[in-house]
Amino acid sequence: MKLGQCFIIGCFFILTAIPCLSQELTFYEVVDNASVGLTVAPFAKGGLALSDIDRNGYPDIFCLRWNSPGYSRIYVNEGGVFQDIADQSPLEQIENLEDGTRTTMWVDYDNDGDRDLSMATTEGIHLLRNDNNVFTEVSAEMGFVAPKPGGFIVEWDCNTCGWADYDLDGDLDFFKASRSTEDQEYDELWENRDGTYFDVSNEVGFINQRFKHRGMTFGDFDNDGDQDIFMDGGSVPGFDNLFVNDEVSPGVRSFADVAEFTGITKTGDRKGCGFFDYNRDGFLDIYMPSAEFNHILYRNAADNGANWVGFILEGTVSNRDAVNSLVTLYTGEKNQIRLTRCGDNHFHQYNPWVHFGIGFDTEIDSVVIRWPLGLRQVLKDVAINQYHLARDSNVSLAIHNLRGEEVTSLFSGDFQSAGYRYAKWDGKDKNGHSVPTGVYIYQLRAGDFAAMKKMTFIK
Ligand SMILES: [Ca+2]
Ligand SMILES: [Ca+2]
Ligand SMILES: [Ca+2]
Ligand SMILES: [Ca+2]
Repeated sequence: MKLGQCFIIGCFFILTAIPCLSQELTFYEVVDNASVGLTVAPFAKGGLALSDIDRNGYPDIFCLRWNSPGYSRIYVNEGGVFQDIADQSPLEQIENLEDGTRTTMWVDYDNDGDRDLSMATTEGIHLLRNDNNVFTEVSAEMGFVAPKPGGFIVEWDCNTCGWADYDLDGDLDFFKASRSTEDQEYDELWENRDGTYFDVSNEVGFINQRFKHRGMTFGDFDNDGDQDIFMDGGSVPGFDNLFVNDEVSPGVRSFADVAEFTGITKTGDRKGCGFFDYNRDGFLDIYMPSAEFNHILYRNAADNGANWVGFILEGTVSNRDAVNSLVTLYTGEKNQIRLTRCGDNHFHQYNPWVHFGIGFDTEIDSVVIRWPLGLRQVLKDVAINQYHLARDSNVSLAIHNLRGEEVTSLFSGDFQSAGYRYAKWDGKDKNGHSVPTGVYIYQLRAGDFAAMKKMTFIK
């Protein structure tokens, strides 16, 4: 390869078929709490939520208090050593006034890249905005009623809730499932309208739902391009609900319970539910552990011709499971978002794979992945009706002489999004000295990909 002072390197995004992996058995040892900064949290611990809340590459811990004095803790992970930053939040004020915290989720409700804190307690819903690991309660200004209001207003005692963009306007909306058949509780959908949340439950069809739910989840079970809601029946007789989300007129959405119609008829007491695609046909199935039936696995037997696409995100720079990635899919005038999570709801694990229904669209304009550390990647020419493995990757490009010595480095561990990139070499080594005419070797690395080629440098 002969060049002057500029050459082009090729595409180094990795989008491949899913490989089979095997791993050797490993071992665990108990870590001394104090040695890693996990200070004593003197309360009954009722759960946890893990996330890299500050995008430093290390996952942090929320340790949940349940029905005992004290307050939950946030341990930020500073390279393997934790620091309790609960005093940088109003957790003490909130939880010392309230009986118990049932569910905590890390969610980027304001789409600025860091993880905010969503809490459902026995007394209220709380939303805490994260600004550089300092948390401020914004529930009231965002429209949520907190703490528990008096009078006839519904209570907020809540087992399970979730965040998703139900109306496809690019922001996350909030859903709370009722947890009692006795109290004045309802399923509630709160819509994000330009940064303020409004209770639209009645408008969209959640009327007089007073079931006890222990689990709920969002997912596009009919692959028509919007997210539907499944809720388990949390007590006998335990009716499960599958609410299909449809746009009944432009800009107007409505939910209807189609559980019985679609064959979801088993009743009983369960604790938790999840959408996932166990047979990888692109249609979301439902799994529930069950006391009466041992397991309940509902296979989605849809045959509606709707198209879909899925992504399995694998962090190599970010955390391995790429938890808290924001994936946006663009088709025509529409876009859909998915925020990847792990087990951060009540008795619930999110589908670890990113799944989009796209209805009868046959092409995708682009998919944009914002990886957990904030890196942005754009995918084009994405084939539909299949899962893709997507990785983030560091890129390095170094130039060596024929003795194998590194002359200089043009990229060094940088993240680059998909596409063609140009690298210009000024003919100088890393000390700024001009190199002589001759044959050199450049080496390109991107994740698992590596390539090495000769080139002739002529002054
Ligand atoms: Ca945020
Ligand atoms: Ca929305
Ligand atoms: Ca749907
Ligand atoms: Ca399936």
